[in-house]
Order: sequence, then structure tokens, then C-alpha cells
Amino acid sequence: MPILNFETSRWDQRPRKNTSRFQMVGSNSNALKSANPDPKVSQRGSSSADLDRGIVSDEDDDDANQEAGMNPSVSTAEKKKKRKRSKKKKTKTGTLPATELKQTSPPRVLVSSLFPSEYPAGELVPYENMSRTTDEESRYNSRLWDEDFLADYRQAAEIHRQVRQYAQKELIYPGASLLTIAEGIEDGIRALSGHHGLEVGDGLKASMGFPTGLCLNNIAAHWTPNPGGKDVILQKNDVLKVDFGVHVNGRIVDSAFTVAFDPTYDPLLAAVKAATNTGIMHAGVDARMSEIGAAIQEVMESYEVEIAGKVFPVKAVRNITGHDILRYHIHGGKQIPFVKNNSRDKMEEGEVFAIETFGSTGKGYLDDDMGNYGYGRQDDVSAANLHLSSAKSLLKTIDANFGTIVFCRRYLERLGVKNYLLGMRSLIDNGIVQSYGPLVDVKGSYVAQFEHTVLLHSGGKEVISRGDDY
Ligand SMILES: [Co+2]
Repeated sequence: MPILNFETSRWDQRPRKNTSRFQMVGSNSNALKSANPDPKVSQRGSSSADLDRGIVSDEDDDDANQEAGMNPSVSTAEKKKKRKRSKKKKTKTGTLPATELKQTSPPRVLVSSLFPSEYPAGELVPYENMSRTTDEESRYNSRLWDEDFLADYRQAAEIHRQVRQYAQKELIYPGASLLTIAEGIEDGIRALSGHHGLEVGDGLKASMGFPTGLCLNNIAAHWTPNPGGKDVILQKNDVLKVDFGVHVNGRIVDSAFTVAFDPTYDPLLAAVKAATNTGIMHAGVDARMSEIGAAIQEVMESYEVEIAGKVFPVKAVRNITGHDILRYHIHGGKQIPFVKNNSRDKMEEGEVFAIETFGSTGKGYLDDDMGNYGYGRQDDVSAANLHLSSAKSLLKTIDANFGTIVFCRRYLERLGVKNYLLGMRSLIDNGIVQSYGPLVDVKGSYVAQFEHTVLLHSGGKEVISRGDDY
């Protein structure tokens, strides 16, 4: 899930922004109506929250919001091999009842049953040019993480891999409904984690990390089916981005891929996959966002796509970015642009990044579109001034079931919550909840995305969401 780049103006060499409550994200004044999270705020998730507040639009509940974050991931055959190897090494085969216990289709077997002793690691990559020598044991760990951090992260990543591979095989095909795909993914996440989220607070133990994103063609990010909406049927010439998250105890894995059935779009997908893998390759302790962004853009824009006899350059989308991830906060305060930029931010040991890229045959610049994707509780905003009783009770429900995890209307309605739009409007107007809407490139264009979540250990990085698929 990408985040709107509040610093786009900086990339454009314009004066740095702000304190105003409503900021333009883009350089075109007409481009975006919302503002976005703040860049310079601390890297803690809560700080990003207040920045985002400014984004809320004041129209009705169907506001368009911004914020997209992506986390692409790249994988190469070489990396795949490495992952498999490490998996083997890490798994105590003696304790694995793998021969008897296999995942079902649809996936309904707990990953904790499939991996009773240890979850598989992601792709482990030592940092290049590391002067500190670190032994293998301590390389893939950080003093900054608590005991359960790695196990929770690896469990969430395994759930992501198993669910997405099921989705690729069984749910996503021309003629499939987007609602069925979303629910199939979400039911899989709930079943594999063992948390169905129906009892109060259960969704805070494990659940979706944010609403399942299913974005077609020129819709780049932040679209999910809504209750009562017309169902959308996948067509064979569609380009579909599937961006979903899994959290276990607030440790969020954010990973996305793109599906196209028509080989016309293969070069677009290849460009974005290579760009994301470039971002991952450059990630590490002390890596600079400016260098990562420039490297991503160079790879992305070396591709072109021919559609119906016309050649389109692949453009790196410039006003959304990858991001760091904090516990229960999908967006921390750091951003990783996919384009050349002047950011002075660096990556640090112990941090978690969603490295994603988006490539487009359109403008490479996203605007808000109508509709609602979801809502996120801003935990640094006081509810003391809230008077509307429907808003107060809705806030209780949100705090008890989602906390600061971004959720959508389907997740609320599944809990039996009704008539929440007025209360939600009040929460949004008070800055307590931020609402998010679709982000689109120009009509007729095609956008692709790949994203992985990467953990920065002391001596190497772990591409936690890497799989044999991407
Ligand atoms: Co993301």
C-alpha cells in the first residue's frame, strides 16, 4: 500500500512544505485536493498520522483521499534459490509433520500447524561492503527487536505467500468477480492465522494489514470493493494490481503483485518488477532514499510497451512512494520515492520497509478519484471534543477492533456495524480518522505495481515476503 508523497514539491525543487493543514501533494495545483502525511515528522507512525489528517476531504463519506504506499518486491531466480536454501536450513525437518499436514485449497490450515517449530525465513541477503564483520547467527537479527518480532513477521509473511499463491491459482482469472477475489484473500488470511476477528479485539491479534487492494488498469492504488457497490468482473485485457497486507500482533507485511492475461503488458510488468527488485537491492543500513529512488527510476524508465501499435515509455509514478512500517502503522514517517529526489533520509538498522514501485503508460502522476477505500484511526488525535453520540460509539468499535490498522467498510459491516456514515463523517472532520480514496493515472493508461517488505537486520536484509512467485 503506497503513500502519497507529501514531498513531491521537493522533488520538483519547490519550496518545502508545511504546516498548513491542507497541503497540495502534487506540483499541479489542480491535481490533488488532499494533503498528505508529513514528511518531516518523526518516523514514528503516530506522527505520520497527524500529517495525514489534513487530507480528509470534506465532502461526504465518499471522499477521495490520498495516500498510497507501495511496496514492491523483486525476486530473481537467484534469490528464490537462496530462500529455499535458507528455508531448508531453518526448518527442523524432524519436527515437521509436513508429510501428513498440507495446506488445503481454499487455504484453511493454520500456518502454526504447518510450521510448529519455526516459520521459514524470508530471502536473506548480506549487506554489500559491510565493514563490520558479523557472524551468521547475529547477522540476521537486531538488538532493536523484541523476542517475538521475527516469529510474528515470518508468520505473517508465510500467510501472505500461501494466500496469494492460492489467489493466483484459484481466484484470479478472466470472468472472476473482484469481490470474490477480495473475500477469498481475506478469508484465507483469517483462517491461516486463526483469528476470524469477530470477537472484540481479535482482529488486533492477527488480520489483514489494510484493506485488500484490487486496482484495475489506470487505477493505481486504494481501491477495494464496497458493500452495495456494483460488482466488477475481471476482463482478459485488464491489468490488475493485488496489494494486501497481513499482520500478526501488529507486525505488518505489505506486499503486492500485478496480473495481466494479455502478453501485451508483459514489458510493463517486467519493468516494474525489475524496478522494485532494484529498490530492494539498494536497501540496507545507511542506504539513502535519494540513491534508491534514482536507481529505481533508471531501471523502470529503460522499458517501453507497445499497445495496439503505439509505443509508450514506462514512467515511474512520481507522487506516491514506498514507506517504512511501524507496529500497527502501515506508514511510518519515511518515504522511498521511485524517482530521483533530494531526500536526506537514510535507512537504519532495525527498520522495516515496504519497498514498492509503480510504473505507468500514462502521466506517471496520480490524482484522487471518487470513492472510498478505507479509514485509518489517527492515534495522536484526541477525541475529547467529540460530541455526537454515533461518532463516539463508532470510535469505540474502531479502537476495539482495528486500532490504527486501516480498515474498509466491508470489515465494519462484517462486525454488524450499521448506519455509520454520519458518525464516520464526524470522526473524519475532527481529524480522528483519515479516509482514503482511489488514486488514478489518466484514463486509458495502465499501471503496474510490485512490492515486498524488507527487514533491516544488523548485518543483512531479509526480504520477508519473497516467494517463488515474485
Ligand atoms: Co505499501
